[in-house]
Amino acid sequence: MNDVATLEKDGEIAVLTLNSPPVNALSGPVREGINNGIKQAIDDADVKAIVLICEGRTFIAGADITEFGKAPSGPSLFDALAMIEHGPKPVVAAIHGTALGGGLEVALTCHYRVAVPSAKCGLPEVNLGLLPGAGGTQRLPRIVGPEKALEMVTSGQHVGAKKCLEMGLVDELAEEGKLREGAVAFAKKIVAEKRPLKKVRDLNDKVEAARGKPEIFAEFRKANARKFRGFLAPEYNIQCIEAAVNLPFDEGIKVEQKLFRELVTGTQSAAQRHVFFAERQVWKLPDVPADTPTIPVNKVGIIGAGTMGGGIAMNFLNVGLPVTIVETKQDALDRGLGVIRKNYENSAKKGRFSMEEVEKRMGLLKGSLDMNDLADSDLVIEAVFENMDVKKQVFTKLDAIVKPGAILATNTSALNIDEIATAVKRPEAVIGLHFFSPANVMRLLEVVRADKTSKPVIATSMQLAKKIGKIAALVGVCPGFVGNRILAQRQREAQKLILEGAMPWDVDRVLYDFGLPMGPFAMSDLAGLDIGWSKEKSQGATIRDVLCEMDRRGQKTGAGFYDYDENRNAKPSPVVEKIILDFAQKKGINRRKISDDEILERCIYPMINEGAKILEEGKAIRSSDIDIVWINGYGFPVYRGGPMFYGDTVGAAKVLAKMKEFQATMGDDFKPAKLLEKIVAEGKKFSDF
Ligand code: T1G
Repeated sequence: MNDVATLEKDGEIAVLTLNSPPVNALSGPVREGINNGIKQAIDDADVKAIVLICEGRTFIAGADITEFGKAPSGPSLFDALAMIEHGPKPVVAAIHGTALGGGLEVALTCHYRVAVPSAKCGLPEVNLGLLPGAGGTQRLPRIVGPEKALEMVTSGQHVGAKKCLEMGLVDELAEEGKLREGAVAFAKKIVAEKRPLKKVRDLNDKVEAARGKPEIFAEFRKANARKFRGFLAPEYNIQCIEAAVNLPFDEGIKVEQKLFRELVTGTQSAAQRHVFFAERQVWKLPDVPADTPTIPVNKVGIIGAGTMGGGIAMNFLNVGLPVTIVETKQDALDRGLGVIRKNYENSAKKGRFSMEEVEKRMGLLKGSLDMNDLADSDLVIEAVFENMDVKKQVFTKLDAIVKPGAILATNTSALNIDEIATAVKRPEAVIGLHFFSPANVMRLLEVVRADKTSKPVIATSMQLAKKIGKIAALVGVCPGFVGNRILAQRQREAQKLILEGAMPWDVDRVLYDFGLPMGPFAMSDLAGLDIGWSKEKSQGATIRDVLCEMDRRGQKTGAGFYDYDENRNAKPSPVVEKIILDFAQKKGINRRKISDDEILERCIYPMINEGAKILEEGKAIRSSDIDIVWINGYGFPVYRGGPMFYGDTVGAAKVLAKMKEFQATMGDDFKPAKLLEKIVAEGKKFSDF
């Protein structure tokens, strides 16, 4: 065979085993192994049936994503698929782990499929900005029906083997851990029973039943319009399922191929593939080796039962870790505990888990007014008011109370953690765990290493982040760390743009159309314009001040940058328009027509430039980590790959040229980062950093 494929015989059954770690992806050698193995088994007169099985942690988990964007090499997958499907001998796919993408497509060309109960199947190509390009969009609906197929190919969900059996996607479940035996026995059974070669391509009942029912697709598009906004791949997947319903199999395959080629050569898929690997790279820390010893964390303490403290606590309760939450006043504690219970009860009402589960999680939670109750905690996270003196007082107390070896973490989103660490005698135990609100929902965690933070504390924090289902980026101490530091660039320009000639709804429209979930002004109205604003100190110095002084505090007051109707629908406000025009006049600003391109470039390019500064200062390990922060913490569209990948898509040279152009007319807010200059001078990309 070859290095990744072996062929053996078990009586009259040939067993073709693939072994290409880590996930038996359909690389050139794997395709070659399948080709040669199937051919040899077909040519062997003693062989009556073939079992295709994989070694390692999983069945084929799809095409080799690293091959995309490169010149094709090795045998075509389609040759192997044709040999399997049209061969004279039954082929049984034996599935464990995950049969995903091209892996499930290979299994769907086999005549039968056997799986262990723990296995999962799916066509997640849409998450890579693609569609199943090896017949999956034409074969899947023939087995599970068009409706279920639409759901599977546009969600990318992994479906459990039992459900697959119910849907007819697998024909039999083998005993867990006995897949090979089960599959060979099944193959012998179908030979003995002279069962036909079941070709999925010939199963037309379910697709024909949907013919002449365009409403299936119209309703599906309508129901998911919001979720699919900006993405190309979901719509292309839908068109393929439509083709499966309306066209003969081979015509459907042509549609699938055409649309696949469009996607695989497009920028959206390149961006989403970048994010796939970025989400795996982010855990690799150059100076914190994978075998760095970690600190066992079995008890967690949290200071502050406010919105952040409560949300943070839920992350640990969700994974069965006991939490003690400390407040200063009983009513604040009761309120905090009450919010946590309410959140859980709401989830139970939505059927996410049972009321028993609610009680189980609440049973792990203890409220206290005494910080001494945290003495035995392995990790304490402080989530109190954002004030340096308050933070340092808390850490000094914790230092005296909490056992040696524990981790002392702060949830500050902006304060200097090196400064906070000066309040304790064990600065090596201090780290930033910057959760994003709502902390029990937002997937991102900025793990902020301070100058003296030890490697075991860093390794433990990253490991814990994975355990609580977060994606964590390790960043350095600087104002706003990575996420907020970059956000400040956009916010500054947005404020300037509405003075110079744009209106808040222009800026929001451009950024919304770019793919952000919401523009900065709508976001401010949602959060409340009076956060950090004080009536006593306000002097109408900014437009926000003026709005707050007029009691336009945002959605909660029915008015902010926008006017809101009773259903909180926003509409541009003539009142705000007048305020802005008057304000600009008072400031002696000659307003001018500002194009959508300028709005976009002035909001996004300084973000990229700031990312370059963060990299040159070593406050982030790699540019893709910055992309992970902005995609998972600030809603940057995944199909643009994050601000730094977008910078590479546009081209660092264009970003630099525009920054210089803006700097010439608008000053050093647009001063290019040295790294940006260097990357352009060397003809490199941010992703090379
Ligand atoms: N190609 C190349 N490398 C892959 C890979 C793939 N398909 N899947 C995983 N890896 C690498 C990954 O980068 C990591 O590397 C290691 O394997 C372990 O992965 C024609 C077009 C299978 C559920 O979308 O969802 O088929 O970081 O850390 O958490 O229609 O990997 O160690 O160097 O994620 O146990 C469709 C993608 C492809 C599945 C395992 N398939 N993979 O999760 O491990 S497109 C997918 C996953 C396609 C056809 C089309 C997960 C997993 P490293 P991991 P895990």
